[in-house]
Amino acid sequence: MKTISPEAVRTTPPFDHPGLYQVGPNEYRAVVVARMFMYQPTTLTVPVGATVHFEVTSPDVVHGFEIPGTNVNLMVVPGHITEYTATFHNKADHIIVCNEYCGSGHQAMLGRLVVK
Ligand SMILES: [Cu+2]
Repeated sequence: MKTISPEAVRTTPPFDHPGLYQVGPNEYRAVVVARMFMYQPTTLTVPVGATVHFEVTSPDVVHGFEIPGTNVNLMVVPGHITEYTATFHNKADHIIVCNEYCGSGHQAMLGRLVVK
């Protein structure tokens, strides 16, 4: 399992530049920081059929990274890099939800995955 110092998330590649990066034909790397109370980036947009390699970490507390209607359901633990690969075969506008209670803004912690 890959580790990262929570204090260093902001300054350590790749998490110093959260975002979606194309790594092959319809293949992407999604570098995501889950923090109180948002995901960075907020929205990920990929073409139909895209394979996405998620890399997610947290600088503060435990968060969830769940995309209802897909196989993506990750626990994001400070100090660890959670990795998961998924392929999105259908056009959809998915929400990304935090399913680990993380504090007062937990209910508002939402992201979006657009497959178009
Ligand atoms: Cu949360």
